[in-house]
Amino acid sequence: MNTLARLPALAVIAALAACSEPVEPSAPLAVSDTKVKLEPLVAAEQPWGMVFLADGSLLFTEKEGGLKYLAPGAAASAPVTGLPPALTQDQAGYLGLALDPDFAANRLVYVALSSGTPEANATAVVRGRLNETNTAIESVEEIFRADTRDTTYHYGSRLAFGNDGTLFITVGEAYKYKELAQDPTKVLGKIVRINPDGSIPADNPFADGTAGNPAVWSYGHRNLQGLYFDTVSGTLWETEHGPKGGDELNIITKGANYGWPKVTYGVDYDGTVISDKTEAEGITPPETYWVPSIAPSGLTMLTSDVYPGWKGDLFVGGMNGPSGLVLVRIDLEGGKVIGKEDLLREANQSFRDVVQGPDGYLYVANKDFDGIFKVVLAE
Ligand SMILES: [Ca+2]
Repeated sequence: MNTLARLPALAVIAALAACSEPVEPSAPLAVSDTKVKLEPLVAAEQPWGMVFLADGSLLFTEKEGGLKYLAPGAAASAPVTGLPPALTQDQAGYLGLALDPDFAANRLVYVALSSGTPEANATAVVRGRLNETNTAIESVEEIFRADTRDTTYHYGSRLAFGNDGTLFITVGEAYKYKELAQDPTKVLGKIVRINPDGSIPADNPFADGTAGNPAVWSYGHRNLQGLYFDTVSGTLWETEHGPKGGDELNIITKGANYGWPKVTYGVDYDGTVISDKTEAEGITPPETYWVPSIAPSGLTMLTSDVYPGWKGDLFVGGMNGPSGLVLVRIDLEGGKVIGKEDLLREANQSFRDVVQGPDGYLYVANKDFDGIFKVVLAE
């Protein structure tokens, strides 16, 4: 056999070897020609949540530092005062935030924070009016408080508004209270839904309080750190951390049970089996999942044309090293996951949050780089 004849055979062997690499079991790997890199926007210490104002300015939380404001084109952020004190031990702190759908008129900002002591604390959501100089939140009121717990892990704490003006809040199961995720009378391990003033929408699944807590919208969740409401399709997307393996992307529907801890693709950190079930009657399965874990945090949908081929796809931050230190593109077609692509692996970074700016670009908050970055096209 001459050398030329052998080349195609070697190419086939190389291709077969590539195919034997471990792949995500729930969705094929996606590959696109679009390449991106990070461009620094602003320094931030443990940035957690971000939201852009229409004029291109940015509000963000720092886990310990509270709320910060970055004016368009400014080199540094400035503090926004007025929030109540937060517990900041371990995973507690100033976490998710959202703007009121009518922010342009009422300037209301919503912030989720951990409130209390290590022995007795709860996820609280407060809202207040951002003053005209963007230096303070005024007339702050607490509109929601979850069950009190004695752990400082698994807070969830992402916020998203639905088309009907109700506010969805993710509440983690506090790590040690996983069985409560299946108890609809408790708000740990849940997505709750409230009106912006804290009152309960009449069409919540347990609104009358007889079979569950009136605030509960969905249950069986673990640590939910990604939440995005698609205003076009009306779909509420969520990501949550599994134990060791079993991170999930879910579509959230009213009153549904997402399984934790009865049904999971993961095992406990020491390898012991939590559940031998990956699916069960009455449990809504994930749209896709990750084994091994990426520790997903932050979730958004790209609605701009900035990145060729990516419009309409979801983007998920990954925080778990070494395999999960990536920004994941979820390739969606007709509302279904058809592939996953790991981006920016070379940054070797924990991606805590991802949002789209008014300029159509994606922006990421990086936990260990201590900064917020613009995702730009690379040559
Ligand atoms: Ca699940």
